[in-house]
Amino acid sequence: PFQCVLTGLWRNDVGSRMQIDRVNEDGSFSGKYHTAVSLTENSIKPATLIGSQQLSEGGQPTFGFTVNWKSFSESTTVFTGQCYVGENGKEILQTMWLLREKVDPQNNWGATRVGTNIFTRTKGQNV
Ligand code: B9F
Repeated sequence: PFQCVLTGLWRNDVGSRMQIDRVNEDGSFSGKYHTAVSLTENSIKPATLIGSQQLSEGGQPTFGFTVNWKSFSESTTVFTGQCYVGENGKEILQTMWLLREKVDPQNNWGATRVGTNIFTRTKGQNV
């Protein structure tokens, strides 16, 4: 019944974990994101995420969220995606992300990375 309401714990294909605390009536949510990967020596710390999801009867909702990495860097990632339920009844989040690195204006051309991530639900420890 609550399939594809994003509340809960998720893990993606590179091993990052996210915890979505609760989804409000308007679809807004917040949580924590613990990335498993980083391109600096700065020690990774959990980051805050803020997002919004569709809550329609039809299922397979789209969503988006922003991760502010201020706990260890000045960059920002936005994710957008859609939740599907597979044959086995398992929820899958198909997402794409854009990661903006803080750069000086002359480096603007190369400041945004793009990629995809697939998330599945996980049990166990909070982020
Ligand atoms: O690696 C990023 C970072 C920002 C400034 C120095 C290092 C922060 C972590 C981003 C994590 C991304 C991946 N994790 C995940 O689960 S978000 C999208 C991917 N999915 C080096 C300089 C600027 C950016 C990278 Fe940096």
